[in-house]
Amino acid sequence: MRNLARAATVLLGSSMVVAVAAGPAAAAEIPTGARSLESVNLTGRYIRHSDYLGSVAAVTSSSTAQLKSDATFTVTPGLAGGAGCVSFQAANGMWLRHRDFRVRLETNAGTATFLADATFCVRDGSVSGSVRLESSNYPGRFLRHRDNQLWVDPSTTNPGTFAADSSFRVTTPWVAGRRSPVIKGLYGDPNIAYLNGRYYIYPTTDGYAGWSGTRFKAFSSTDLVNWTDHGTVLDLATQVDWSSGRAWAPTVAYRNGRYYLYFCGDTNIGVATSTSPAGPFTDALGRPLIAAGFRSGQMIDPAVFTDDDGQSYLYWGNGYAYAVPLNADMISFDPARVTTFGLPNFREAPFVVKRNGVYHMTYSVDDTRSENYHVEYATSTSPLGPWTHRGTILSKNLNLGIKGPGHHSIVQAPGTDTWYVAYHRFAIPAGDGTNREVTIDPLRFGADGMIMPVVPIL
Ligand code: FUB
Repeated sequence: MRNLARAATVLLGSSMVVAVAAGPAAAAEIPTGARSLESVNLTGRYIRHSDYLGSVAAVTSSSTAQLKSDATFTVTPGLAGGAGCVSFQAANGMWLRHRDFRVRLETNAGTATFLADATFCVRDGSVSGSVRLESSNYPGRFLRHRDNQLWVDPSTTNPGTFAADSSFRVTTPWVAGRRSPVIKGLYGDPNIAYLNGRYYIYPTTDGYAGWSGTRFKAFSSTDLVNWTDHGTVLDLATQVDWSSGRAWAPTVAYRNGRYYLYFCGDTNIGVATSTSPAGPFTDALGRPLIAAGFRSGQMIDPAVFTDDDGQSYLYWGNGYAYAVPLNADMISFDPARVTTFGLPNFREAPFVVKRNGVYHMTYSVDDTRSENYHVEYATSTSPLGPWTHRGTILSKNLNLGIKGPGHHSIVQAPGTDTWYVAYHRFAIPAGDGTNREVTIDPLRFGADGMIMPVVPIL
């Protein structure tokens, strides 16, 4: 946990405004996290929102806290995807988007149009170290200032000044960001694992009405603080014949040089493989591993636990919790060996870890759209139960603005007895059950070997 605390100190301690972007040889990019953007030709003027419209305004160290906040955005991977594309979230949770080519601040509607309107692809700016932001759905139109207001205009507009009007220096933020979410942007159902010397997180890509996204992404880190975005590792829309959407809740496993990504597609569970944890993954079967209707409840939320003897078990379920030993090929099982458990209050997202010979079955309760969504757990001396209910380990904390924490996963730092839990919550401050964000906290065990309630660190 020391690393998490140290990084938070560094982030919170930065207030001086300096250029972040590198020299001219580097590909244009904007690091995720809290940033401000200064016009290159109106020095001292920064992109800000005012009355829900984008503009540029002078900001100085003596500006009001409100103005500094309005001129600070959390840069996230682009809501509509795309390599090198980003989105900008304001402190109130709303996003910069264009509508009628005017740049505005609005709440994510979760529609394809909104997500594309709120996604900008980063290009080189007119001067070294600056960037331009090209509309992802209107290529050739760039975010630029005109009479101090922000528009997305074609580059033929005011050709004499357009290049400079559309170029911005990325600076450290006027207002420091929070430590969390650890992955900037909207994601749910994080599956965390330690693979090949790095931590990986495989989440649901969130922000879509009805959880209708199609893309699975991967992120990796050595310190649980700084995360590399590996982009889309599997896209149901283009790579999986039997499903085109509702890409939910992936989980990863490793065996004999291959990585296995179990994933939900239209409430079936599939499995894809790769030789790298960073993907790309390829559908292994050309059909679901577990088809919708195979058993009662939704066939979603897979998780794999591999015991000390090398036997892997697949857990899944919504409304009913299931498990089955996986065959050695990791892509098949004996349906006759599927078992179901009676877990008090179980809704979904079963996840098992083993510590000191005790199997800990953790799972989510209530509805992910409810602020009361939470995590309970049970223990056993066998990976397949029977289970003894042990209570709640993670729940809302309204004093901290934490609502709906759940659909977690757990990882052990290699060679230690240090454990972490990754989970989602409603994005702070304006999220809901389809606008969720991912965080990580320490997971501690008491002297009795039981999991202690998680203490969230914002
Ligand atoms: O992300 C879509 C669904 O929401 C997951 O499958 C459930 O566990 C819930 O988190």
